Amino acid sequence: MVQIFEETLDQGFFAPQRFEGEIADCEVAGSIPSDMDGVFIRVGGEFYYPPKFPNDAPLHSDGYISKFRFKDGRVSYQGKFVRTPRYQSNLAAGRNQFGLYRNPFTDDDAVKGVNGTVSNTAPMVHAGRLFTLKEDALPIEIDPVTLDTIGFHDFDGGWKSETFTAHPKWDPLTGDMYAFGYEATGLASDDVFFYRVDKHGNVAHEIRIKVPYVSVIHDFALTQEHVIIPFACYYTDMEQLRAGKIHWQWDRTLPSMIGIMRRDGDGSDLRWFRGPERCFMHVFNAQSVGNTVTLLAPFYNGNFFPFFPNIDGSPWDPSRAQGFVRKYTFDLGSRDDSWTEETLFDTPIVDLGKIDHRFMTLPQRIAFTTFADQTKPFDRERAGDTGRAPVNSYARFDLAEGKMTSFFAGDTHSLQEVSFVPRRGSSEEGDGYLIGTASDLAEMRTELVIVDAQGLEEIGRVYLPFRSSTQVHGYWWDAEELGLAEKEAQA
Ligand code: V55
Ligand code: FE
Repeated sequence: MVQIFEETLDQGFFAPQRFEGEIADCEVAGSIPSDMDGVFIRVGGEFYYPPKFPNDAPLHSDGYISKFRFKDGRVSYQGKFVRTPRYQSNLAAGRNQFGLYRNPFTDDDAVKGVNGTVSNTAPMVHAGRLFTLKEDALPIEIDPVTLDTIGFHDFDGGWKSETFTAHPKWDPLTGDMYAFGYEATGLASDDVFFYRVDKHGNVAHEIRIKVPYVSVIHDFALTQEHVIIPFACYYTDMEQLRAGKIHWQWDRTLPSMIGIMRRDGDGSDLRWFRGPERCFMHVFNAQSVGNTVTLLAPFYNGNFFPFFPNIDGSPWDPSRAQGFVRKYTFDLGSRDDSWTEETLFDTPIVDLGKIDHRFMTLPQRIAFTTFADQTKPFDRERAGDTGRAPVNSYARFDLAEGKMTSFFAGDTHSLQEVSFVPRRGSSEEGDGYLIGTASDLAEMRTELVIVDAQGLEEIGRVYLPFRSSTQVHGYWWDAEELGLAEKEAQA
């Protein structure tokens, strides 16, 4: 995830533009597969007005949603800011009135009580509706045709947590969504509420648990039987927030925690496993087989985010901010509260990645992510010196064969998160396309690359005539999942 802070700098390629745009038919090189009928939707952001404090987190940028619509071998583009309460009240004031990342005590008095979420982390489609997500607030519903903001969504009152994760999961066998909110009953609260939401969008099951300490639970994993809840070392409490600090401090003396409980239970079976310092952000997938639970995840060695300070005052250590493809194994039959960790590939990777989502919770062998391939050229003269190795390649990891293959995007390019698009009519794992945006740092414009997900050869490229704001997460949805044909015809 080198890319999250690389690409939210306030200068150069990601300098704020306050720009919203639309292109009816984008410039294309190569070809656009005609079976791609759907949308690639991305969420990220930029600071519309500069941060109030220079040490604010790039994760606090104003949410922006953009959409590449694929149909009949052509691609259109649209991008808009999410009209959060923060965006609206800042625009009225003409400046940023909100303080540090998730610390309302540092906001201006004028916006006391205003929800400060930036909704800048991920898009979600469920029950035919589109949302933007940030883990400190409820989902915000977005019109999938216009990208206009509709408003906060609490599932007709069924969702009782004040917050909603940016990483919901789906059981591909039922279409049910599993999701949670942490700090569920207010700032720095130790409540986590888990929900199953059925495929019609109704809350069907709730589990309330407490965490041993309040930490970022950015993602979780789902199996056919269990939910897996990883968090580590990031810490907050009201005292720290009242003292005007940024929401998270890194305390390496705290144990890394992974909780496991039945997904259909009442939380009383929740077990906490403990381990050494790691930074848990995203997961790939997980499975339960008998008493054995396995988790595949690109976890880091230590504090990944330089803007969340080490509580012991030590400087941020980039050598620990390395992610790898890792496998974690838990034995629910044993009383032992530890896990085993295997690092499956020694290539350092960016922890934003994807699996073929049709295999979520199921046995699965392919994982996709981005990485910095240092054997490939970088044209510093044209692209400028970024100060670190550019994230220039996609990786495809075949876990069964222990094999990694890659795709190189170009010698002036930096890639954002990769997304997987299944090939229509094929149910084979990993058969489809990889898509994602690339920043051409020399031409100062954004491209969308389309790559064969098996051979990793380029198929086509879409050129935007401008640099788009940074992306955190992006996903593909087929047109039917959003009822797009009908909604576009009505608009
Ligand atoms: C992450 C991202 C966030 C956030 C907390 O990637 C954690 C991890 C983009 O916002 O608020
Ligand atoms: Fe994320």
